[in-house]
Amino acid sequence: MSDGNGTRAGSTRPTGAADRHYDAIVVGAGFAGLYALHRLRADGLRVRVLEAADSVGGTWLFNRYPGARCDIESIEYSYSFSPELQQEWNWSEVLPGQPEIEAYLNFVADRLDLRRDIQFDTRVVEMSFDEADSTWTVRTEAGERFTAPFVVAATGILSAPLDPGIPGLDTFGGTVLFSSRYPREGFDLAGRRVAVIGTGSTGVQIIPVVAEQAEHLYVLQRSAAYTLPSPARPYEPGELDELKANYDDIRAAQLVAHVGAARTSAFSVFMNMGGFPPLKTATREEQLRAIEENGVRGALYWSDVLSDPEAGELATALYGEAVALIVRDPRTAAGLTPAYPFGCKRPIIDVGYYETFNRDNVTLVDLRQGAIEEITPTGIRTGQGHHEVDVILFATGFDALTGALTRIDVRGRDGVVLGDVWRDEGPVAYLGLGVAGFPNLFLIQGPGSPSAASNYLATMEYQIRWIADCVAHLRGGGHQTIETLPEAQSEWIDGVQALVAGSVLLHPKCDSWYNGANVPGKKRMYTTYVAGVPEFHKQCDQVVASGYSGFKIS
Ligand code: NA7
Repeated sequence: MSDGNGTRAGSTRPTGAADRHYDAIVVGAGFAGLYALHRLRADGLRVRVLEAADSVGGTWLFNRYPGARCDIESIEYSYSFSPELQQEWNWSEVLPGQPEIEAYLNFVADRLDLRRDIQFDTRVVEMSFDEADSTWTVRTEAGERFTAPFVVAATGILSAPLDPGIPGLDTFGGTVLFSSRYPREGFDLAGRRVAVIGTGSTGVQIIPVVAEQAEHLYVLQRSAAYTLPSPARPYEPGELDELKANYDDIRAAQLVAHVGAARTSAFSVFMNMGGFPPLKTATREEQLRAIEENGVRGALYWSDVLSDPEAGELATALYGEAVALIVRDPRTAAGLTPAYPFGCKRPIIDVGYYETFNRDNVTLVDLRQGAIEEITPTGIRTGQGHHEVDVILFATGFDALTGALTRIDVRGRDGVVLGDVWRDEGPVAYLGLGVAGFPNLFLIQGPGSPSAASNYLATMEYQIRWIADCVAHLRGGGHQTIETLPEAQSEWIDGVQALVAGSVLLHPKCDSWYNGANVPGKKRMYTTYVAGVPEFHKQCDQVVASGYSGFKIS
């Protein structure tokens, strides 16, 4: 068993070129990489996992900031492929915190004896496809080379942190922390003046916890969040045992659930939308009663809020009134009211977020009233003045979905660079699994998959099974390569985009990692599949049933 924290003994490093040829290379040892290793190894392949960190966990290893917690229920945000793992691991909370998830992944790595095939402290910097022998060569930062016919990029969808790009950062005399690489030993914020920059899911989790520790907390907010109270709680005594006794039913329900999670999650908190009649026809008294009785939730649950832009605007105003019922200072309450429509960003759930702004040691700096200009040796200068701080904690997000792979020099047929393809065409892929021009390179939750609109685990496990079956099919039939056809890729991505045409997800005021607008220079495009996880699985199954239609097998 693991303590979930330390470096574990990794595999030995190969010594010669012959040792470095594998049947498959998996990049990354997070949830996806661990399962890919287990599954492909079970199918008889020699597999090597290359992992930049010194331990397993991926996104859940790095994002160890105060308050880090999953927003999907633990018993659904966990591997479903092994009844033994399901029964042996005991979750303590409905929505698990980061330490518990990290400990779980260490438990899985030990239980399945995965570490012997994982090489830690190994950052992949280049992958190139050799057409002559249909082999990928994978090069690491230390200059090692590995070869294999197949590569599984289990590199994560939220694993490439954004550089906030604020001038003067290197002149700051205090401590700079990043939520996405928070110190493993923690950081004592007591007696310090702290600035948190960013109010997405991460910032909203961090802020209430840091407020309790810091002498003073400045929240530098560029966009206000829509966030609803989290149902996080410990499991009651005996509750988990009962759930485990019904695990088959839980997994069956998950399989047919639109987002790949049938129980408590950020999605379920928001999906009870429509509990009220249309907002546009509600009387003023009905509107006020809704927020008095239901808090911020009461501003959003009307049946027309997502479908009718006018109702959406009314809901935003009502949301501001609901915030003002919690936050005592009217200026702060106004600052916490979003200026973009509800529904276009990832749903956020929180523990005591708005209440935090009633504390004497918390100040909201609404950057809409004056943006950040520079970081100075003693603090942060905004259009509203200078804020003296000892610690700056960035929660500024990720180059999501594609960033982890564009930071590697990935070269396919004719030396074409994946980063160039995604820069020019936008984030394209077929079924979120393959990109035209990159044979035998499998993505996990790539563009065009349900990724951000789903329980990551549900689609990830399905995709790894799909990939393993595909590799077995190729090897069994004496085939060397599988490659996405460009026309299938275009058709798939067009279909993915058609699903959201006219929806709030494409609203021009909606800048988020969902559509790439949070990354300077990235093509703005919404490529998350929203027709649901079950439909996605069906589509992928059909592709197999029709002889891998949309792919060329050679
Ligand atoms: P998000 O959701 O991308 O949030 C990043 C936040 O940081 C957001 O409030 C940004 O404001 C803000 N930001 C980014 N750059 C800056 C600069 N330069 N100055 C000020 N503020 C900035 O990332 P999270 O880590 O919170 O969440 C990512 C996902 O992880 C989440 O959706 C869950 O699925 C788990 P903006 O909104 O761009 O104006």
